[in-house]
Amino acid sequence: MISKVENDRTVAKEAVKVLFPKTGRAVILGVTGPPGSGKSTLISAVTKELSSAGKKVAIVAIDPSSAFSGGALLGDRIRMKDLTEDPNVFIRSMATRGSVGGLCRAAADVVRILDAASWNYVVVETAGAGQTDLDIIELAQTVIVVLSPGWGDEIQAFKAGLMEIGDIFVVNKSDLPGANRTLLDIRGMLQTYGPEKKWQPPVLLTDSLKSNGVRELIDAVREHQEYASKLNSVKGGLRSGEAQLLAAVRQELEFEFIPNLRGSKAFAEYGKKIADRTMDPYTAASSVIEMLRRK
Ligand SMILES: Nc1nc2c(ncn2[C@@H]2O[C@H](COP(=O)(O)OP(=O)(O)OP(=O)(O)O)[C@@H](O)[C@H]2O)c(=O)[nH]1
Ligand SMILES: [Mg+2]
Repeated sequence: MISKVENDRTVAKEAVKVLFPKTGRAVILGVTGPPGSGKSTLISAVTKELSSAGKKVAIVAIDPSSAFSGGALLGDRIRMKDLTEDPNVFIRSMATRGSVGGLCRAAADVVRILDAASWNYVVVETAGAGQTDLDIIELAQTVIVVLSPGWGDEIQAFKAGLMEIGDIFVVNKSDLPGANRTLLDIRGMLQTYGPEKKWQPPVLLTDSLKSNGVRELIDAVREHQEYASKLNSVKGGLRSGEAQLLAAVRQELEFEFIPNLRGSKAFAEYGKKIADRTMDPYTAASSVIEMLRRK
């Protein structure tokens, strides 16, 4: 079903219609952070711990770079190899195929399928590539940002983006020098860029090769889930029905209107006007939207 849903939007909509009443039970975790920070290794360590406690864990690895290098997914597969024999674990890699927003439409539906299929945890890994990563927030209930020592030297804009989306921060590779320094840096940055909400994102140290700090991370996830579920019942915010509705409306608009628009005569004409500098893109867009409304 996952393959069908990935490839066919109409099938996906039918599947979600049927399965949706069975969703809403899984703990959905988003794991993001710079390339190579150890996300996959940490997910493996967390998964082993959860699996040995009898939990079923599905991992969805989303690789934005695979559109360019087909071999990238293989690395994750190899790293997670020792999990693939475990009947409590399911691993799926997905390519975003250059879709806008990093996480494709299919990812949300794949998560719903896994949730409906009674996986206790659904863990989504995305490489934090700045802005494109922000919609992990629309998918995951708890977002874990994984960094490694020395990360404090990266560019400012990138930092701000990650600081805003994390519910839990992890300095992985705590066995390497500079881990404590990075932890303090992140605590400092959270005060500048952190979200203005009651939840204070914890900053934890892990060594995922030795599974150090993994239990503490699982505890932090549990605490955040408790916090988030209270918030949900109080004001229906955070990863709410409204967020899902907005995403679905956006998709429908994009899929229903954009393809028709692309082939149309008006589209070509306005395109030419913009190229000739006889009309600006916003004025042209207003005319096009007006045209779509009249249809
Ligand atoms: N020393 C040390 N190395 C680690 C640790 N965790 C991961 N690594 C190593 O860091 C490298 C990258 O790990 P991955 O788990 O592939 O990192 P990733 O963030 O998933 O990478 P991408 O998916 O490519 O963005 C691998 O060589 C790991 O063995 C750790 O806690 N300590
Ligand atoms: Mg990875």
